[in-house]
Amino acid sequence: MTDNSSAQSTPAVALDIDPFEEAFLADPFAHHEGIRDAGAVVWLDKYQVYAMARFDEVQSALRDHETFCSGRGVGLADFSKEEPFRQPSLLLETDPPLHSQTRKLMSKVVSLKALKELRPVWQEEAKLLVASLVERGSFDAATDLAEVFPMQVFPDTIGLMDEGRENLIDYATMVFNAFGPRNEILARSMEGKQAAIDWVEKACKRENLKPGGWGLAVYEAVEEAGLPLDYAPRLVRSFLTAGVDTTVNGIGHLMLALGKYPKEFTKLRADPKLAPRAFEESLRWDSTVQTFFRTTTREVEVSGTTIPEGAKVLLFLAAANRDPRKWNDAENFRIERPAGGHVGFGFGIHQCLGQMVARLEGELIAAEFAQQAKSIRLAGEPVRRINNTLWAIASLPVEIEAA
Ligand code: HEM
Ligand code: OVM
Repeated sequence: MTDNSSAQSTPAVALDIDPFEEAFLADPFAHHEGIRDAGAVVWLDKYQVYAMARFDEVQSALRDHETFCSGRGVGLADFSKEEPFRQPSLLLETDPPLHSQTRKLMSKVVSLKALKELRPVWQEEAKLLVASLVERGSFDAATDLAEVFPMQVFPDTIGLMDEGRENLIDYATMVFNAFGPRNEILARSMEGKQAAIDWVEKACKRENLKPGGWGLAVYEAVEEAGLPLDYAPRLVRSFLTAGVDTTVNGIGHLMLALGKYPKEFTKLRADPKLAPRAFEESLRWDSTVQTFFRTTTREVEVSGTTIPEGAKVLLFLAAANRDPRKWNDAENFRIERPAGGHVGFGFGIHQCLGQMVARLEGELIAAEFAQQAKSIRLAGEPVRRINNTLWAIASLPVEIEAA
Protein backbone atom coordinates (compact mmCIF):
# COMPACT_ATOMS: atom_id res chain seq x y z
CA MET A 1 0.00 0.00 0.00
CA THR A 2 1.15 3.47 -0.78
CA ASP A 3 0.13 6.65 0.97
CA ASN A 4 -2.13 7.99 -1.73
CA SER A 5 -5.57 6.57 -1.02
CA SER A 6 -7.89 9.49 -1.79
CA ALA A 7 -11.41 8.64 -3.02
CA GLN A 8 -11.31 7.96 -6.79
CA SER A 9 -7.58 7.75 -7.10
CA THR A 10 -5.88 4.51 -8.15
CA PRO A 11 -2.81 3.71 -6.07
CA ALA A 12 0.44 3.62 -8.02
CA VAL A 13 1.48 0.08 -8.91
CA ALA A 14 4.48 -0.84 -6.77
CA LEU A 15 7.45 -2.32 -8.62
CA ASP A 16 10.40 -3.97 -6.93
CA ILE A 17 12.89 -3.06 -9.63
CA ASP A 18 16.13 -1.14 -9.11
CA PRO A 19 16.78 1.19 -12.05
CA PHE A 20 20.23 1.97 -10.65
CA GLU A 21 21.58 -1.56 -10.43
CA GLU A 22 24.18 -2.66 -12.96
CA ALA A 23 21.94 -5.19 -14.70
CA PHE A 24 19.35 -2.49 -15.36
CA LEU A 25 21.83 0.20 -16.39
CA ALA A 26 23.64 -2.16 -18.76
CA ASP A 27 20.42 -2.73 -20.73
CA PRO A 28 17.85 -0.12 -19.68
CA PHE A 29 15.63 -0.34 -22.77
CA ALA A 30 14.87 -3.99 -22.02
CA HIS A 31 13.28 -2.86 -18.74
CA HIS A 32 11.38 0.21 -19.92
CA GLU A 33 8.40 -1.57 -21.44
CA GLY A 34 7.62 -3.23 -18.13
CA ILE A 35 7.60 0.12 -16.36
CA ARG A 36 5.50 1.84 -19.04
CA ASP A 37 2.98 -0.99 -19.09
CA ALA A 38 2.68 -1.28 -15.30
CA GLY A 39 0.96 2.12 -15.13
CA ALA A 40 1.10 5.81 -15.90
CA VAL A 41 2.62 6.31 -12.46
CA VAL A 42 4.48 3.58 -10.59
CA TRP A 43 6.00 3.35 -7.12
CA LEU A 44 9.56 2.11 -6.68
CA ASP A 45 9.68 0.44 -3.29
CA LYS A 46 13.44 0.26 -3.07
CA TYR A 47 13.87 4.05 -3.25
CA GLN A 48 10.43 5.14 -2.00
CA VAL A 49 9.92 7.27 -5.10
CA TYR A 50 7.31 7.55 -7.83
CA ALA A 51 8.27 7.04 -11.46
CA MET A 52 6.84 7.75 -14.92
CA ALA A 53 8.01 6.25 -18.18
CA ARG A 54 5.24 7.06 -20.68
CA PHE A 55 5.77 10.00 -23.03
CA ASP A 56 2.65 12.02 -22.18
CA GLU A 57 3.14 11.86 -18.43
CA VAL A 58 6.87 12.58 -18.60
CA GLN A 59 6.30 15.57 -20.86
CA SER A 60 3.45 16.88 -18.70
CA ALA A 61 5.55 16.65 -15.55
CA LEU A 62 8.40 18.53 -17.25
CA ARG A 63 5.93 21.16 -18.43
CA ASP A 64 4.47 21.68 -14.93
CA HIS A 65 7.61 23.01 -13.25
CA GLU A 66 5.59 24.59 -10.44
CA THR A 67 4.31 21.23 -9.25
CA PHE A 68 7.38 19.21 -10.29
CA CYS A 69 10.19 21.42 -9.09
CA SER A 70 13.95 21.22 -9.62
CA GLY A 71 15.14 23.28 -6.67
CA ARG A 72 15.04 20.27 -4.34
CA GLY A 73 17.44 18.49 -6.70
CA VAL A 74 16.97 16.60 -9.97
CA GLY A 75 18.55 13.49 -8.52
CA LEU A 76 17.30 11.05 -5.88
CA ALA A 77 18.42 13.26 -2.99
CA ASP A 78 15.88 15.78 -1.70
CA PHE A 79 17.93 18.90 -1.00
CA SER A 80 15.41 19.94 1.65
CA LYS A 81 16.42 16.86 3.66
CA GLU A 82 19.88 15.86 2.44
CA GLU A 83 23.12 17.65 1.83
CA PRO A 84 23.60 18.13 -1.96
CA PHE A 85 26.55 16.34 -3.60
CA ARG A 86 27.94 19.75 -4.54
CA GLN A 87 26.79 23.35 -4.38
CA PRO A 88 23.57 23.20 -6.45
CA SER A 89 23.55 24.36 -10.07
CA LEU A 90 22.02 27.81 -10.54
CA LEU A 91 20.28 26.51 -13.67
CA LEU A 92 19.53 22.83 -13.42
CA GLU A 93 18.76 22.75 -9.70
CA THR A 94 16.83 26.00 -9.24
CA ASP A 95 13.26 27.19 -9.76
CA PRO A 96 11.87 30.53 -10.88
CA PRO A 97 12.33 33.35 -10.16
CA LEU A 98 16.08 32.71 -9.80
CA HIS A 99 16.09 30.24 -12.71
CA SER A 100 14.50 32.82 -15.01
CA GLN A 101 17.33 35.26 -14.28
CA THR A 102 20.19 32.81 -14.72
CA ARG A 103 18.66 31.21 -17.78
CA LYS A 104 18.15 34.55 -19.50
CA LEU A 105 21.73 35.52 -18.81
CA MET A 106 23.16 32.23 -20.08
CA SER A 107 20.97 32.32 -23.21
CA LYS A 108 22.68 35.55 -24.20
CA VAL A 109 26.04 33.80 -24.02
CA VAL A 110 24.89 30.73 -25.98
CA SER A 111 23.32 32.90 -28.67
CA LEU A 112 22.50 32.19 -32.28
CA LYS A 113 25.13 34.71 -33.23
CA ALA A 114 27.77 32.89 -31.17
CA LEU A 115 26.84 29.61 -32.83
CA LYS A 116 26.93 31.09 -36.31
CA GLU A 117 30.52 32.13 -35.71
CA LEU A 118 31.46 28.69 -34.46
CA ARG A 119 29.96 26.68 -37.32
CA PRO A 120 32.69 27.22 -39.96
CA VAL A 121 35.46 26.65 -37.41
CA TRP A 122 33.93 23.45 -36.04
CA GLN A 123 33.05 22.25 -39.53
CA GLU A 124 36.70 22.44 -40.56
CA GLU A 125 37.71 20.49 -37.45
CA ALA A 126 35.04 17.85 -38.12
CA LYS A 127 36.15 17.51 -41.74
CA LEU A 128 39.80 16.96 -40.81
CA LEU A 129 39.07 14.55 -37.96
CA VAL A 130 36.68 12.43 -40.04
CA ALA A 131 39.14 12.43 -42.96
CA SER A 132 41.89 11.04 -40.74
CA LEU A 133 39.57 8.34 -39.36
CA VAL A 134 38.24 7.35 -42.80
CA GLU A 135 41.83 7.02 -43.95
CA ARG A 136 42.59 4.66 -41.06
CA GLY A 137 39.61 2.54 -42.08
CA SER A 138 39.10 0.90 -38.70
CA PHE A 139 38.96 2.77 -35.43
CA ASP A 140 37.10 3.08 -32.14
CA ALA A 141 34.16 5.46 -32.65
CA ALA A 142 33.97 6.05 -28.88
CA THR A 143 37.60 6.76 -27.98
CA ASP A 144 38.90 7.99 -31.34
CA LEU A 145 35.89 10.10 -32.36
CA ALA A 146 33.13 10.69 -29.79
CA GLU A 147 35.54 11.56 -26.98
CA VAL A 148 37.84 13.50 -29.30
CA PHE A 149 35.60 15.90 -31.22
CA PRO A 150 33.76 17.61 -28.33
CA MET A 151 37.05 17.93 -26.44
CA GLN A 152 38.58 19.52 -29.53
CA VAL A 153 35.92 22.19 -29.98
CA PHE A 154 34.05 22.83 -26.71
CA PRO A 155 36.76 23.68 -24.12
CA ASP A 156 38.28 26.22 -26.54
CA THR A 157 34.87 27.84 -26.98
CA ILE A 158 34.56 28.28 -23.22
CA GLY A 159 38.14 29.55 -23.05
CA LEU A 160 39.26 26.92 -20.57
CA MET A 161 42.84 26.68 -19.45
CA ASP A 162 44.77 24.06 -21.42
CA GLU A 163 46.24 22.15 -18.53
CA GLY A 164 44.06 19.38 -17.10
CA ARG A 165 41.15 19.38 -19.56
CA GLU A 166 41.06 15.59 -19.37
CA ASN A 167 39.42 16.06 -15.94
CA LEU A 168 36.19 17.19 -17.61
CA ILE A 169 34.92 13.68 -18.35
CA ASP A 170 35.82 12.29 -14.91
CA TYR A 171 34.02 15.22 -13.32
CA ALA A 172 30.86 14.89 -15.40
CA THR A 173 30.85 11.13 -14.80
CA MET A 174 30.76 11.77 -11.04
CA VAL A 175 28.04 14.42 -11.22
CA PHE A 176 25.80 12.29 -13.45
CA ASN A 177 26.36 9.34 -11.12
CA ALA A 178 25.47 11.54 -8.16
CA PHE A 179 21.93 12.08 -9.51
CA GLY A 180 21.34 8.43 -8.61
CA PRO A 181 21.63 6.70 -5.22
CA ARG A 182 24.88 6.60 -3.27
CA ASN A 183 25.69 3.18 -4.70
CA GLU A 184 28.90 1.40 -5.68
CA ILE A 185 28.74 2.92 -9.15
CA LEU A 186 29.00 6.41 -7.69
CA ALA A 187 31.63 5.38 -5.15
CA ARG A 188 33.85 3.81 -7.81
CA SER A 189 33.63 6.86 -10.06
CA MET A 190 34.74 9.07 -7.13
CA GLU A 191 37.74 6.98 -6.12
CA GLY A 192 40.84 9.14 -6.41
CA LYS A 193 38.96 11.85 -8.30
CA GLN A 194 39.09 14.74 -5.84
CA ALA A 195 41.66 16.26 -8.21
CA ALA A 196 39.02 16.51 -10.94
CA ILE A 197 36.67 18.38 -8.59
CA ASP A 198 39.47 20.74 -7.59
CA TRP A 199 40.45 21.26 -11.21
CA VAL A 200 36.91 22.25 -12.22
CA GLU A 201 36.72 24.75 -9.38
CA LYS A 202 40.00 26.29 -10.49
CA ALA A 203 39.07 26.29 -14.19
CA CYS A 204 35.87 28.28 -13.50
CA LYS A 205 37.72 31.18 -11.86
CA ARG A 206 37.84 34.47 -13.74
CA GLU A 207 41.64 34.67 -13.79
CA ASN A 208 41.91 31.22 -15.39
CA LEU A 209 39.52 31.84 -18.30
CA LYS A 210 40.86 32.99 -21.66
CA PRO A 211 39.68 36.21 -23.28
CA GLY A 212 37.02 35.85 -25.98
CA GLY A 213 35.46 32.69 -24.55
CA TRP A 214 31.98 31.96 -23.19
CA GLY A 215 33.43 31.60 -19.69
CA LEU A 216 34.43 35.25 -19.41
CA ALA A 217 31.25 36.24 -21.23
CA VAL A 218 29.34 34.71 -18.29
CA TYR A 219 31.30 36.89 -15.82
CA GLU A 220 30.50 39.98 -17.89
CA ALA A 221 26.83 39.08 -18.18
CA VAL A 222 26.57 38.49 -14.42
CA GLU A 223 28.06 41.93 -13.78
CA GLU A 224 25.81 43.56 -16.33
CA ALA A 225 22.72 41.93 -14.82
CA GLY A 226 23.76 43.12 -11.38
CA LEU A 227 23.68 39.59 -9.98
CA PRO A 228 26.08 38.46 -7.23
CA LEU A 229 29.54 37.90 -8.73
CA ASP A 230 29.88 34.52 -7.05
CA TYR A 231 27.16 33.27 -9.43
CA ALA A 232 29.61 33.51 -12.31
CA PRO A 233 31.92 30.57 -11.51
CA ARG A 234 28.89 28.40 -10.67
CA LEU A 235 27.31 29.22 -14.03
CA VAL A 236 30.53 28.50 -15.88
CA ARG A 237 30.57 25.20 -13.99
CA SER A 238 27.26 24.32 -15.69
CA PHE A 239 28.99 24.48 -19.07
CA LEU A 240 31.75 22.24 -17.82
CA THR A 241 29.42 19.71 -16.23
CA ALA A 242 26.80 19.46 -18.93
CA GLY A 243 28.74 20.29 -22.05
CA VAL A 244 31.11 17.40 -22.71
CA ASP A 245 30.06 13.94 -21.52
CA THR A 246 26.60 14.52 -23.00
CA THR A 247 27.81 15.29 -26.51
CA VAL A 248 30.49 12.61 -26.26
CA ASN A 249 27.80 10.00 -25.77
CA GLY A 250 25.41 11.69 -28.16
CA ILE A 251 27.98 11.34 -30.94
CA GLY A 252 28.80 7.82 -29.77
CA HIS A 253 25.18 6.76 -30.15
CA LEU A 254 24.86 8.55 -33.48
CA MET A 255 27.68 6.35 -34.78
CA LEU A 256 26.14 3.25 -33.22
CA ALA A 257 22.84 4.04 -34.94
CA LEU A 258 24.46 4.63 -38.33
CA GLY A 259 26.45 1.42 -38.00
CA LYS A 260 23.50 -0.66 -36.87
CA TYR A 261 21.13 0.67 -39.54
CA PRO A 262 23.07 0.61 -42.85
CA LYS A 263 19.95 1.40 -44.88
CA GLU A 264 19.45 4.57 -42.91
CA PHE A 265 23.08 5.50 -43.50
CA THR A 266 22.52 5.00 -47.25
CA LYS A 267 19.64 7.48 -47.07
CA LEU A 268 21.89 9.94 -45.28
CA ARG A 269 24.57 9.55 -47.94
CA ALA A 270 22.01 10.19 -50.65
CA ASP A 271 20.94 13.38 -48.89
CA PRO A 272 23.47 14.80 -46.40
CA LYS A 273 20.91 17.48 -45.52
CA LEU A 274 19.35 14.74 -43.38
CA ALA A 275 22.33 15.11 -41.00
CA PRO A 276 20.41 17.16 -38.38
CA ARG A 277 17.60 14.62 -38.44
CA ALA A 278 20.02 11.74 -38.08
CA PHE A 279 21.42 13.25 -34.90
CA GLU A 280 18.01 14.18 -33.52
CA GLU A 281 16.66 10.69 -34.16
CA SER A 282 19.71 9.12 -32.55
CA LEU A 283 18.92 11.15 -29.42
CA ARG A 284 15.35 9.89 -29.40
CA TRP A 285 16.39 6.32 -30.07
CA ASP A 286 19.29 6.04 -27.61
CA SER A 287 18.85 8.97 -25.24
CA THR A 288 22.13 9.74 -23.51
CA VAL A 289 20.51 11.38 -20.50
CA GLN A 290 18.32 8.50 -19.35
CA THR A 291 16.55 10.01 -16.35
CA PHE A 292 16.05 13.05 -14.16
CA PHE A 293 14.03 13.46 -10.96
CA ARG A 294 11.65 16.15 -9.86
CA THR A 295 10.13 16.85 -6.40
CA THR A 296 6.42 17.60 -5.95
CA THR A 297 5.55 20.93 -4.33
CA ARG A 298 1.90 19.92 -3.73
CA GLU A 299 -0.37 16.91 -3.92
CA VAL A 300 -1.07 16.25 -7.57
CA GLU A 301 -3.15 13.81 -9.58
CA VAL A 302 -1.48 12.28 -12.60
CA SER A 303 -3.62 10.10 -14.89
CA GLY A 304 -5.80 9.01 -11.96
CA THR A 305 -3.05 8.48 -9.40
CA THR A 306 -2.47 10.90 -6.56
CA ILE A 307 1.12 11.79 -5.74
CA PRO A 308 1.57 13.50 -2.35
CA GLU A 309 3.52 16.69 -1.71
CA GLY A 310 7.26 16.30 -1.18
CA ALA A 311 7.57 13.14 -3.28
CA LYS A 312 10.54 12.40 -5.48
CA VAL A 313 9.46 11.46 -9.01
CA LEU A 314 11.80 9.68 -11.40
CA LEU A 315 11.21 10.65 -15.03
CA PHE A 316 12.45 8.11 -17.60
CA LEU A 317 13.23 10.42 -20.53
CA ALA A 318 14.73 7.57 -22.55
CA ALA A 319 11.67 5.35 -22.03
CA ALA A 320 9.34 8.20 -23.01
CA ASN A 321 11.33 8.55 -26.22
CA ARG A 322 10.52 4.94 -27.12
CA ASP A 323 6.94 4.86 -25.89
CA PRO A 324 4.84 3.10 -28.57
CA ARG A 325 1.85 5.16 -27.38
CA LYS A 326 3.65 8.13 -28.93
CA TRP A 327 5.98 6.76 -31.61
CA ASN A 328 5.45 4.41 -34.56
CA ASP A 329 8.13 1.75 -34.78
CA ALA A 330 9.54 3.27 -31.59
CA GLU A 331 12.31 0.69 -31.17
CA ASN A 332 13.97 1.50 -34.47
CA PHE A 333 16.24 4.30 -35.64
CA ARG A 334 14.50 5.86 -38.65
CA ILE A 335 16.30 8.80 -40.16
CA GLU A 336 13.26 10.15 -42.02
CA ARG A 337 11.17 10.38 -38.86
CA PRO A 338 10.14 14.01 -38.29
CA ALA A 339 12.90 15.46 -36.15
CA GLY A 340 12.09 16.87 -32.75
CA GLY A 341 9.30 16.29 -30.29
CA HIS A 342 11.39 13.94 -28.16
CA VAL A 343 12.38 14.70 -24.56
CA GLY A 344 16.06 13.76 -24.89
CA PHE A 345 16.92 17.40 -24.18
CA GLY A 346 14.14 17.65 -21.61
CA PHE A 347 11.12 19.90 -22.06
CA GLY A 348 9.88 23.21 -20.65
CA ILE A 349 11.86 25.81 -18.77
CA HIS A 350 14.86 23.55 -18.08
CA GLN A 351 15.09 22.22 -21.63
CA CYS A 352 18.75 21.88 -22.49
CA LEU A 353 20.51 25.23 -22.67
CA GLY A 354 23.20 23.71 -24.89
CA GLN A 355 20.94 21.92 -27.35
CA MET A 356 22.07 24.08 -30.28
CA VAL A 357 25.68 23.38 -29.38
CA ALA A 358 25.04 19.65 -29.18
CA ARG A 359 23.08 19.70 -32.44
CA LEU A 360 25.84 21.57 -34.22
CA GLU A 361 28.42 19.00 -33.11
CA GLY A 362 26.22 16.04 -34.01
CA GLU A 363 25.09 17.43 -37.33
CA LEU A 364 28.65 18.22 -38.43
CA ILE A 365 29.87 14.72 -37.62
CA ALA A 366 26.90 13.08 -39.36
CA ALA A 367 27.36 15.26 -42.45
CA GLU A 368 31.08 14.51 -42.71
CA PHE A 369 30.55 10.76 -42.59
CA ALA A 370 27.74 11.11 -45.11
CA GLN A 371 30.17 12.78 -47.48
CA GLN A 372 33.38 10.92 -46.76
CA ALA A 373 32.25 7.32 -46.09
CA LYS A 374 30.55 4.74 -48.28
CA SER A 375 29.72 2.42 -45.38
CA ILE A 376 29.99 2.18 -41.61
CA ARG A 377 30.26 -1.34 -40.24
CA LEU A 378 30.15 -2.27 -36.57
CA ALA A 379 33.28 -4.35 -36.05
CA GLY A 380 32.49 -5.59 -32.53
CA GLU A 381 30.03 -5.26 -29.69
CA PRO A 382 29.89 -1.81 -28.11
CA VAL A 383 31.31 -1.76 -24.58
CA ARG A 384 29.19 0.18 -22.11
CA ARG A 385 30.34 2.64 -19.48
CA ILE A 386 27.88 2.12 -16.62
CA ASN A 387 26.54 5.37 -15.14
CA ASN A 388 23.55 6.09 -12.88
CA THR A 389 22.18 8.67 -15.34
CA LEU A 390 24.05 8.54 -18.63
CA TRP A 391 23.70 5.89 -21.33
CA ALA A 392 27.36 5.83 -22.19
CA ILE A 393 29.76 4.00 -24.49
CA ALA A 394 33.35 3.12 -23.59
CA SER A 395 34.25 1.42 -26.86
CA LEU A 396 32.66 1.11 -30.30
CA PRO A 397 34.88 -0.57 -32.90
CA VAL A 398 33.89 0.33 -36.47
CA GLU A 399 35.15 -0.20 -40.01
CA ILE A 400 34.66 2.47 -42.62
CA GLU A 401 34.86 2.24 -46.37
CA ALA A 402 35.94 5.52 -47.95
CA ALA A 403 33.54 7.13 -50.41
C1 HEM B 1 19.76 20.75 -19.42
C2 HEM B 1 20.44 16.82 -22.17
C3 HEM B 1 24.30 18.92 -24.21
C4 HEM B 1 24.02 22.48 -20.95
C5 HEM B 1 19.56 19.54 -20.05
C6 HEM B 1 18.44 18.66 -19.82
C7 HEM B 1 18.65 17.55 -20.57
C8 HEM B 1 19.89 17.73 -21.28
C9 HEM B 1 17.78 16.30 -20.65
C10 HEM B 1 17.22 18.95 -18.95
C11 HEM B 1 17.46 18.78 -17.49
C12 HEM B 1 16.20 18.90 -16.68
O1 HEM B 1 15.11 19.09 -17.21
O2 HEM B 1 16.29 18.76 -15.44
C13 HEM B 1 21.53 17.07 -22.97
C14 HEM B 1 21.99 16.18 -24.03
C15 HEM B 1 23.07 16.78 -24.61
C16 HEM B 1 23.29 18.03 -23.91
C17 HEM B 1 21.35 14.85 -24.39
C18 HEM B 1 23.94 16.31 -25.74
C19 HEM B 1 23.57 15.45 -26.66
C20 HEM B 1 24.55 20.09 -23.54
C21 HEM B 1 25.61 21.02 -23.84
C22 HEM B 1 25.54 22.02 -22.90
C23 HEM B 1 24.42 21.72 -22.03
C24 HEM B 1 26.60 20.89 -24.99
C25 HEM B 1 26.40 23.25 -22.76
C26 HEM B 1 26.71 24.04 -23.75
C27 HEM B 1 22.86 22.28 -20.24
C28 HEM B 1 22.45 23.11 -19.12
C29 HEM B 1 21.23 22.61 -18.68
C30 HEM B 1 20.90 21.49 -19.54
C31 HEM B 1 23.23 24.30 -18.56
C32 HEM B 1 20.37 23.14 -17.54
C33 HEM B 1 19.36 24.09 -18.14
C34 HEM B 1 18.32 24.60 -17.17
O3 HEM B 1 18.12 24.01 -16.09
O4 HEM B 1 17.70 25.63 -17.49
N1 HEM B 1 20.42 18.96 -20.96
N2 HEM B 1 22.35 18.16 -22.93
N3 HEM B 1 23.84 20.55 -22.45
N4 HEM B 1 21.91 21.32 -20.46
FE1 HEM B 1 22.07 19.81 -21.78
C1 OVM C 1 24.56 22.05 -14.41
C2 OVM C 1 24.23 20.74 -15.08
C3 OVM C 1 24.81 19.62 -14.62
C4 OVM C 1 24.56 18.37 -15.18
C5 OVM C 1 23.71 18.26 -16.23
C6 OVM C 1 23.11 19.36 -16.71
C7 OVM C 1 22.19 18.00 -18.43
C8 OVM C 1 23.37 20.63 -16.15
O1 OVM C 1 25.53 22.07 -13.64
O2 OVM C 1 23.88 23.05 -14.61
O3 OVM C 1 22.26 19.24 -17.77
